[in-house]
Amino acid sequence: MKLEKVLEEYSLSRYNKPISELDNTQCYVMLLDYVKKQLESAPQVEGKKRLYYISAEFLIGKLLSNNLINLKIYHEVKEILAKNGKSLSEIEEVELEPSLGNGGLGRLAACFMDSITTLDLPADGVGLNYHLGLFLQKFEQNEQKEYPNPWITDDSWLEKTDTVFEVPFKDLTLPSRMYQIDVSGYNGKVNKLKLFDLDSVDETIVESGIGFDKKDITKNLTLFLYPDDSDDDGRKLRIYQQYFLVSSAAQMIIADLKEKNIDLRTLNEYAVIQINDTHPSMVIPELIRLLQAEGLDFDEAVSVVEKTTAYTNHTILAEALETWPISYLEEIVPQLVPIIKELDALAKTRSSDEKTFIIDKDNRVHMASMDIYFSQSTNGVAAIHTDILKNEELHSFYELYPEKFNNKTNGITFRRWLFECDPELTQFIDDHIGTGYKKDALELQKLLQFKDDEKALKELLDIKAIKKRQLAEYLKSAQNIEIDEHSIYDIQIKRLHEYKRQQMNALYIIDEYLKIKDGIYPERPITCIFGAKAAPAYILAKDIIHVILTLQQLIESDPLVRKHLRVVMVENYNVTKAEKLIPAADVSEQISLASKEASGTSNMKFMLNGAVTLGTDDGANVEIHELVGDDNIYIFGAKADEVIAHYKNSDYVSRTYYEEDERIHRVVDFILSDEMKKYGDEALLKAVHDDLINKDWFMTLLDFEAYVAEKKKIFAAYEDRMAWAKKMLVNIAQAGYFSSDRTIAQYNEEIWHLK
Ligand code: 26Q
Repeated sequence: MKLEKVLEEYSLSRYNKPISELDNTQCYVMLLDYVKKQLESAPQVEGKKRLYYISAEFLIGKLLSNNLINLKIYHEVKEILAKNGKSLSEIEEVELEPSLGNGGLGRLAACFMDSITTLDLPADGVGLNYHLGLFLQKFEQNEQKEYPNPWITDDSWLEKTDTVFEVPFKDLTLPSRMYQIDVSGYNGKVNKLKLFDLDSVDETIVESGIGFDKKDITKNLTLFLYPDDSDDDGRKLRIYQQYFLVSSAAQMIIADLKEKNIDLRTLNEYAVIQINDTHPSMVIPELIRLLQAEGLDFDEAVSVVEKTTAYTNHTILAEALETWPISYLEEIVPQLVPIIKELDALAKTRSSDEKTFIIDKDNRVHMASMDIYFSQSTNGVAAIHTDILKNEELHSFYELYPEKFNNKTNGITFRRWLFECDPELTQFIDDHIGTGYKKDALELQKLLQFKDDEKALKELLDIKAIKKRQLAEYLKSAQNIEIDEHSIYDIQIKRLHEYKRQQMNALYIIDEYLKIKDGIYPERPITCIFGAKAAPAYILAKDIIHVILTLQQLIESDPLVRKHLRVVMVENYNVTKAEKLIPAADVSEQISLASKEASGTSNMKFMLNGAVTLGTDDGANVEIHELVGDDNIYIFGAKADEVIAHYKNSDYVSRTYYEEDERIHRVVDFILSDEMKKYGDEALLKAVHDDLINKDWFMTLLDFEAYVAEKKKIFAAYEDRMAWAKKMLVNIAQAGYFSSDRTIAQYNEEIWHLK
């Protein structure tokens, strides 16, 4: 039966009226039901060996359009709805975004599941079903405030199952129920995302904001993603969550094998486990424990687990590398402690280098060390990141196991980050090079033949103008902010972290503000757009948000300045908002301190959508630079090796820059000026001001002058519209390498060997 008829019949039978008379919620439920049925009957990806991608985060975003695209009925549905006076984009508003991730790592896991399925690789994503996800961010008095972010509704993609495992903690055993979400691929097949949850979790224990009793494990276990770990109870809750995740995963894997009557000594022939950063690292001792319970001796269990697991590192920031006091593990999961101690003893027979110890002299367990010793593979997520792991952070391990180290440069799924979020650009590409690039992203390079084609370049500029207008309309309706669609959209969207240096962007804005006050105006108005959440316990990050929001209000209140320069901080930045912001961007801000951003993935999304990168030589920016060439990217600032040398020699002194550079002095002091104090809180502003002068651990002032100079260059380049369009085109054409289909093909060929 034709789709139109199927939907019409559904509408009549469920709501007793035609589609044209449904409201958006009813339309959404109709489409949800229809798509879920399609996915239920779609073939599962099957094969002898299965991947278990274990991750504390899966930032999947809304699923309706994504599934319509993968089922290849997106356009048809859009037309049917339009014929009935409905708008798919309005209907999508009904769907709540599951906020099951912090940022890059969680979104990567979601892109990977899409590509894994598309490439026909049998896999389960394994995670936790956080009821309130990551917090909802609101701005009040120019500050971030956190609220619960519920996303589970009666009509949802989530399916409850009858599968329940018992997870043993020291003082209590908790039942872990499996929920599932179908993950569709572009090949019409499906894999599953399996999210574990505890029935007794109770949302009513949430007090004001996101406060709750951190000790009440039976009620709070899967309440929030990464509860505040600034105190011991928070840290312990994290261990509870992690063990709940990995024990469920390990029990599920063993059950899968036993069901097929497979000898557990051959586990590695049937399963591969990818450990997404150290959050699921306890899966190693847990699997060993469970295999021992199944009759394997310790050596057999270690040997097969070692062959089954692989570890991805996503950060070189020391503070993000997890180490747990062994006393905490004794208190929560004592059954793992003897195993971890045995692994530690075994590791110490392999190396006496302290840097590789699993249990250090302070009795802390280094999760990454356990991963590297007792897994097949350790990978970084961009070329420069992997090099830094090999040569610096994990050098001792690299000497011990050079063959375990490998790079897998991150990627993004084009289904969401091009076809879905920019249908206009997708159509343009289809019209110019056909649709082969949808299967083989490298075919995007065919666009290069239009590098000097004025008509094509003009069309590209027109499409960008449409996306910029759409964003302006969205911001008007969502945040009641009117922006100038003819201004340059300069966008920095990512978690708020000092190393990502939103504060440097803020200093630039201050510099421009002061110039405008001096009568020097930019050639064209600039709209500086930010989106960022700060971890609730990360005080300085919240203070930086305060500086940006204060600047926003100051400029909004100044009719002269706001004609030339605007600041817009988007509230509650998430995947849905990224889908609106990225296609509208002219300039992509990727300004982390070189060596600190493992890869970045928004840099790839922006490039694919025709923005030009303004960035440092960091993460995947390095590879973008190689692909597009000097003419099509703006790179500035200290290189990774210089930065690393500064840290080694402890010779970076920000105060010197403050004292010796007049411009820097002026912009830093402006943070504490009367103008800023009029709208901001002096104590918070002072915290940022003083940090920049006295500490500036991520070397903002080191790169500030170079940043201002490069920004001047990129904005000047924007004025030659045809030359700019060519840069856009080259960026789009060279983005094929960053398809997560390529990344996943490499994981499969070099680590997983699934097919
Ligand atoms: C650790 C200990 C205690 C509490 C929280 C954490 C924690 C939570 C989340 C540590 C790290 C994360 C997330 C890290 C992350 O998102 N990393 C990003 O991964 C992306 C995908 O590889 C990269 O592109 C980014 O460069 C990297 O920052």
